[in-house]
Amino acid sequence: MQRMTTAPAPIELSAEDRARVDAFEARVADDQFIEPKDWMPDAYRKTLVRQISQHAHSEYVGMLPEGNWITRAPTLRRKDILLAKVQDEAGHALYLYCAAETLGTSRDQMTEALLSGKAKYSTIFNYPTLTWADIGTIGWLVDGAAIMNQVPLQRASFGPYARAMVRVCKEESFHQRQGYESIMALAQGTAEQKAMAQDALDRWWWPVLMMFGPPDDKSPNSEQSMRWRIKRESNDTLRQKFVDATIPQAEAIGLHVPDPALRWNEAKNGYDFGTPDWEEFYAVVRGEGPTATERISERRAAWEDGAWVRDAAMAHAEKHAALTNTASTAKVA
Ligand code: BYC
Repeated sequence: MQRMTTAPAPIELSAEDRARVDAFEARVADDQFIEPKDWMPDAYRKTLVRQISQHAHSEYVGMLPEGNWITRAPTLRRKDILLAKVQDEAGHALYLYCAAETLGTSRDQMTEALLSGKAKYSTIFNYPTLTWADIGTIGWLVDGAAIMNQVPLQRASFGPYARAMVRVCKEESFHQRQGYESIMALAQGTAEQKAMAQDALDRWWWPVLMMFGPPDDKSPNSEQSMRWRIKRESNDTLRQKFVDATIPQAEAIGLHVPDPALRWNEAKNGYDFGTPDWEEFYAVVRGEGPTATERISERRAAWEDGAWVRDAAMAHAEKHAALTNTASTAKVA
């Protein structure tokens, strides 16, 4: 027997709510920023909290694969650069958590969502950093992909997110350059060093292409996010731009991208390239990546071990507020 289905009845908006939605949509269409105190539809708020907190978690978890190599950097100069870079990622997480907090979600709630597996973070950080060449490759390719994705986010419709992206992009640009310079040094070094750089490129290439998200026709959030001008360019457009920008960089240092389907397409003025293994992508999104368990347990340990610091900071803030209150009461009296 065939079941009859009926479409859900559209939600009737009151005249007041209709006017608010119209005013909101007009501001977005006019490229004005939406600010935290402005009225916004619940779904817009929810989408922003999802994307911004996931972005923050990515910066936060993203410190781990590189952090592993701080004590093993080959020279003091490289160690110095890596320390500064990892510190920058912590800063990016902080700006982004602050931007998400303006939407009414607390840092504790976001951390809980990360540690319980409810919130995602970029799939790329579930792959291991096996050699020193992986560190240069992360700078060159992972930060390179991040810039490609984040430059358009500087024009996202939500003000605090867009503004956070301005500084993040400047720093990511430095990260990308230092990564490329590090890989260039290996590619121009001994045969063994060059092989190490090629091996890192072979392992990271496809996971990096997956950072841009599923293909447009399989991306459930894109259409609405683009209508709200949170996302300005589609997953596939950004992936294509990244490939077009990166292939000449690889060629310039004599490395080869592991894609037999890669070829220049004169007609589209860009490269044709192969299809990432989307089964692998969805498995990593589900938390089945090679280092997923390790990453979350390290984050959980850091959160638990740091509880005394948060408690002390809160106690200090309360004491300070009480003293300020006493002083202002005395002044009034
Ligand atoms: N990894 O409908 P879609 C960095 C999920 S950190 C995991 O296309 P959307 C760095 C997606 O969330 C850079 N999950 O989604 C740090 C959605 O699931 P939910 C991190 C992914 O949001 C340290 C589902 O798949 N950058 O640079 O429209 C050291 C369907 O996707 C991924 C950002 O976070 C993924 N790769 O578009 C070095 C950028 N891709 O949430 C470097 C900000 C997709 O519906 N985020 N999913 O359950 C974005 O631009 C967008 O959220 C995405 C996805 C393009 C990533």
